[in-house]
Amino acid sequence: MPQGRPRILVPGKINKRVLDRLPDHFEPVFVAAVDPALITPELATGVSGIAVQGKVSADFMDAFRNLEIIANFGVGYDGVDAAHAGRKGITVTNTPDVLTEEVADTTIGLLLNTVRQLPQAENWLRAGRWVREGAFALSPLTLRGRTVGLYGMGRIGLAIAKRVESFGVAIHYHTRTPREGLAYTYHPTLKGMAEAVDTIIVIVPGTESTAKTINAEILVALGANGVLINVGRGSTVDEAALTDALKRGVIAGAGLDVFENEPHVGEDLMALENVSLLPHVGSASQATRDAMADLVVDNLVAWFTTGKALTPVPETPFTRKAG
Ligand code: NAP
Ligand code: 8YV
Repeated sequence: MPQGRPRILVPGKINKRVLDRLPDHFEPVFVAAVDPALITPELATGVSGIAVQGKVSADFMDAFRNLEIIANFGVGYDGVDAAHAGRKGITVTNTPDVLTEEVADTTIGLLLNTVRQLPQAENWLRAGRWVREGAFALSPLTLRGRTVGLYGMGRIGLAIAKRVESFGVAIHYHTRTPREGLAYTYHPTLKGMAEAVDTIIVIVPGTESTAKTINAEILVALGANGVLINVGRGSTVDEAALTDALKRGVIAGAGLDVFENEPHVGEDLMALENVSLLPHVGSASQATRDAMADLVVDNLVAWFTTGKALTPVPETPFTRKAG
């Protein structure tokens, strides 16, 4: 590794607290985007870490000769080619746990907004329509009597399930491997779960194995009273199939915090009244984003001082080589 304080590259934008804290320990350097063409020969040899809130492609990693670690802002690291990093011996870290409860809280808000149309009701009041036209229309949907299926029962899935339990509704889940010690009804297939429930909450990572798994067939299985909530990744849902299903009443409603092509949301989807849409705010409180920023920097500090990252992803279980 080059001499002196480790150089940490920040490609593009990142949370401000990361930028504030990096100079306490490192020499931060910046490029405008994740683009190998922007990497000068000096950066190619001088950079030993990357802090990122976004994507890191394989060809971007390949632009560096001494890159040891990529610290990702977010628990989901679908933007970072971790398999490629693993093959190259580069450690990737993410930000688990510190956002779990916040994202679970947001999910409950989105679920209630979707089923009870609370944002639309507030808009009605703010627009003066309560005074002019009277009471807001009764919500066609209710949470009462629903059966909720969690697609994903990891850290955040479990935190959501615990909250949903308190609503007194039945809980089912689908994962590849059943989670030990849970009283919820397990389904080995997503289709089996979709047939058994009327509400699906998606909280799986955005991977090849989850890509577009919420498709037309699953939406038909969910049924006409069905509600889909997605707080995982947009890539998990076939957005065209979902839009079509919402238009034709194949399912009753959807609440989405994540989208296929963020920050762009399809006009067709936006035009629908039976959807509740949030701009990817699952973890977006000041306190939680601060905790995520700290974990990004603390991972880098731990790597360069102790040789072990705090929260490496499973694809890169490395310790630092001395030198
Ligand atoms: P986690 O603890 O790793 O849990 C992931 C869960 O997904 C596990 O239960 C896993 O079970 C399941 N899973 C993975 N692949 C699957 C597949 N192909 N089929 C069925 N189940 C599958 O992750 P987490 O901390 O709960 O976070 C989950 C995801 O939430 C993140 O990766 C991120 O994309 C998203 N997220 C979104 C926001 C937001 O702002 N909207 C915020 C934070 C996180 P098995 O391995 O047994 O299948
Ligand atoms: C962040 C998230 O908003 O942690 C995740 O996986 O989706 C969110 O908490 C995002 O990663 C920051 O860009």
